[in-house]
Amino acid sequence: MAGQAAQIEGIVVKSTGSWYTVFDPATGQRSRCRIRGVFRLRGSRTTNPVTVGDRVKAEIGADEGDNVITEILPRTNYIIRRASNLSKESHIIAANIDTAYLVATLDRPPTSTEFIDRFLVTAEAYHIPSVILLNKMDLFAGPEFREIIDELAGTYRNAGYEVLEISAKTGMGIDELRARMQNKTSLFTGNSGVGKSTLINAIEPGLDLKTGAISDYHHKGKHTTTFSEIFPLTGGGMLIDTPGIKGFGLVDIAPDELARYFPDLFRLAPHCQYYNCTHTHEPNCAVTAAVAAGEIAGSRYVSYLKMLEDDDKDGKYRK
Ligand SMILES: Nc1nc2c(ncn2[C@@H]2O[C@H](COP(=O)(O)OP(=O)(O)OP(=O)(O)O)[C@@H](O)[C@H]2O)c(=O)[nH]1
Ligand SMILES: [Mg+2]
Ligand SMILES: [Zn+2]
Repeated sequence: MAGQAAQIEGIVVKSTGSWYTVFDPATGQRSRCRIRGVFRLRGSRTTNPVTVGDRVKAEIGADEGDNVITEILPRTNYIIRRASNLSKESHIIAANIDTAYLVATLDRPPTSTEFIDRFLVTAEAYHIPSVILLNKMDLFAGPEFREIIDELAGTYRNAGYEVLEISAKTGMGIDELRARMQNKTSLFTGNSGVGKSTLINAIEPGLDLKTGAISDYHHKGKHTTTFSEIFPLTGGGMLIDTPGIKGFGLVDIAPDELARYFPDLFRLAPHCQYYNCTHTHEPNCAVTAAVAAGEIAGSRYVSYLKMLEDDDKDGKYRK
């Protein structure tokens, strides 16, 4: 009947910024909905108050234009970033995630360690278990790459993270990934062109997600995926494909809490002379000693210093 709205409860499986597709598991229906102004107001610091993975209540009207999300159910977690450290607005990438997989590549395109470190800090701060997937290993199978791959993987394993060497192209490591994603919600994030969509196609054949070639000149991706979207995994579970991102600006992480989100640095902090050591200029700092001794990767410490500087308004942490 016209004007009579049906109530549904479902999960946001796609977001374009103006439309949100809500999947109702009870009926299998997908409905395109809008959001009410009240959410915009409440989440004014983010560009998107509702995100993929959100469980919501919605009213389904007579016309699609009447469909509206009325309530966001409590999130178990979410992951958020700023486009750059200068941008004021933050963007929630997804909510209710079991594991975030950072897809990284040694080259074509090169993923910077600073990008990886910023992602990991955010995942730690927002309590998201994370795994690093080194993709395109078919391109780096030669013995000349072994040392550099071992060093990169070792840096993150030493910090307590899982690092998996895979190839979406040859299928290396894909069966293992599919098995560990059963009945879980898995997020894929990373720079454009690292192979997120190709990987999802390999894990769940038949989806046929669009993928894009790397540019010949800069070896960068072309931002082929433009909206975040959730796909069901055969046998149970969900895979979240997301658009490639350039930067990972931290949101709401104070400089004096930053070190605790670097597990490899933080485990040494109790051995520093000062309980409030910032690991920058203090004498008898166990962290700087470990960096000097090569026990912590220099790249991790450099990232720590850069993140401190970005967020350090009063110069407290400068050497
Ligand atoms: N050699 C090789 N190429 C791969 C592999 N995985 C993906 N590619 C290629 O890398 C290019 C980019 O792949 P996409 O899946 O579109 O990358 P994406 O991360 O989804 O990129 P955006 O959607 O732009 O964020 C395509 O040409 C893929 O064929 C791999 O394991 N090995
Ligand atoms: Mg893609
Ligand atoms: Zn210290």
